[in-house]
Order: sequence, then C-alpha cells, then structure tokens
Amino acid sequence: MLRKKVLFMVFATILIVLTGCGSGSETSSGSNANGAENGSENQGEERPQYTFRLAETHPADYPTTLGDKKFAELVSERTDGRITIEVFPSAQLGEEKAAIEQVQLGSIDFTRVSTGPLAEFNDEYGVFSLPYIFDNDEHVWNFLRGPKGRELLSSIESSNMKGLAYYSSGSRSFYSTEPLESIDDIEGKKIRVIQNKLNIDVVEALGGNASPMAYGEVFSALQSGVIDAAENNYPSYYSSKHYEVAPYMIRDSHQRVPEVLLVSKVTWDKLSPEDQEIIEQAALDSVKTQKEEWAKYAKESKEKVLEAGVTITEVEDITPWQEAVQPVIEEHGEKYADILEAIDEARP
Ligand code: GTR
Repeated sequence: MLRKKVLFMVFATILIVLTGCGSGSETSSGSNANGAENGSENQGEERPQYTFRLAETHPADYPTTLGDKKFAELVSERTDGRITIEVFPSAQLGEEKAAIEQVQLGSIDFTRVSTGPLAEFNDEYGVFSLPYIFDNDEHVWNFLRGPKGRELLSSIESSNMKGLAYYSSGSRSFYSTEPLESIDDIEGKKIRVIQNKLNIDVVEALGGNASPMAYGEVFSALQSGVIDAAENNYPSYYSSKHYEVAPYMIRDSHQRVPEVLLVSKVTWDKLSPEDQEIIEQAALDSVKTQKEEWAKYAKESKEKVLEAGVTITEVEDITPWQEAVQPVIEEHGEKYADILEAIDEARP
C-alpha cells in the first residue's frame, strides 16, 4: 500500500515538472495577457511572441474600435502572427481615466482614448480642450499631420506612454434633456464634462455648472436628472443612446479633441526596434480605415438621431459663444502659445 502511494507521488511529481504546472515557471507555452514573452527566448532563431491587450471605451462597431481592429490585424499580418493584439471594446478593461492609468503602469499595453482625459496626464494635450480653436476637420488634420502635431504625439513619452497615431473625432456640441436654442439655454444647466480641469472652465464660462464624470455614467445621470446636459460628437451621442434621454442638441462645435492610440512605455521597451517599427507603422496605416469608418458612421448617426425625433439647432452666429469663452483662452492660452500659433498656421 505504502509502496503504491510512493510510486504515485513520484509519478505525479514527474508529471508536474514535465507540464510545468503549479510552479509558476516560465516554461508555459501559452501567452501572457500582459504581453510577456511566451518563453521562446532560448529557442535559437525563434523570435518572441506576444499577446497584448488594447482597451477601448466604445462598442465593437464604433469607428475607433474598427480602427483598433485594423491596427491589430496589420500587426498580426506583418509579424506572421507573432504579435497578437486583443481589442477589448465597451470599456471592459475600465473607463478611460482608469485605462490610461493602467497603460502608464504597463498592466494594459495599448489604449485608444480621447485627448480630453489625456490632458490630466500630460498638460500639453490640454490645448485640444480650448474651445473654438479649429475651424473644421481639415484644419485639425492639417495641424495633426504637421511638425507640431507629431511632436505633441511623442510628448506623451514623459508620462510613460507613447502616442502612436491620431484618429478622427469630429466636433463636440451640447445636448440636453430640455430645449437648447441659444447660448442663454446653457445658463444654470448641470453639464457633464470629460474629467479635465479645462473643461470645467469652458462650461462655466458659457454659464453652465460643470460636472466631470466618466463616460459610462452619463446615460443614467441624464436619465435620473443628476445632470441636465452633456456634450459630444454625433457618433458618441448616437452609440451611447444619450439622444434617447437628452433629445435636444445645439451644434456649437466648441471642441475638436482628436482620439489617440497609445502604447505603454513598459510594453514598448520590451520590443525589438523591428517590432517597434512594425507597430508604429501599423498604427499609422490604420488611420485610413478609422477615418473612412468615421465619415460613414458620423453621417449615419446624424440621420439616426434625426429619425428618432431629436431636435438639432444649428448655431448661426458663433460670436457670442466665442466671446463668452475668451477669458478661458486668455487664462490658458499663454501656456500653449507656440502650439496655438502652429494651429493658426494650419488653417486651410
Ligand atoms: C467620445 C470619445 C471617447 C470618450 C467620450 C467622453 O467622443 O471618443 O473616447 O472620451 O467622448 O465624452 O468621455
């Protein structure tokens, strides 16, 4: 009996060693969700394999998510499947602020976020939250593609993240549970803003009360009356269903805050220069897809909200809005003087 027991234990031990189970050793052939190498370091010629995670706040069919997926597909193709990037849509890995924090730490490898919340992590990005500084999308892209736009993308390296590419995001306008016909209707309204200090100043200069809040909480806050209004572009207004509870929109286009694809510096520093180049190029190449999808979705989402009976007021004269936010530009403009100059020069 005892002999049998000893034999069994020896056999079990051999099994554990062979399969590498239960020891926490690095012999596992599976991929690590945090992008750790798959233990192929010592296998001669073989190059490391990785599985990375990308956090996305929007649902699977949203244009930014389709951009992320294109990015992942290109990386996989160009590395013959050695590098897999798993896209987690619908804020499965957390709301944007939390996702950015995790990217800083390296516990999430990539994220696609708005430059709005990013301003709290790198001051320079605050410039995009300054109101009415861009005339249209062409103006935004002229700037982003120019030297200052590129420089801004890499400026994020100081906060342990690296910008890979910008994505389109249209322009943001206010919408409310109550009619919004002019700037006077902003007065006294409790308005949700992206969590960044500059947004508070913008809304307060327009007469509203700013309420910084995570994106995922906005629908129920509008529905329950915790807030009266929010602001966003057509695609987000539609896909988040905010239009169902806040069916009055006024198109003042106060901000054009680009989206950005980020990689953690922790992840970046693990990669060989060749892999870094593949990833950087794939991100830039995915922009085309994201922009095409954006154009389609922006048109469809405007149609869909109109069909649903939303009232959209176009602002005919933007001057009173611009005048109201002048103190914000004066207060923060100086710090961004050189960037604002480049934005001015990029005017088409
Ligand atoms: C959207 C943007 C999201 C998120 C959201 C928000 O336009 O694409 O990344 O920032 O706005 O208002 O929080």
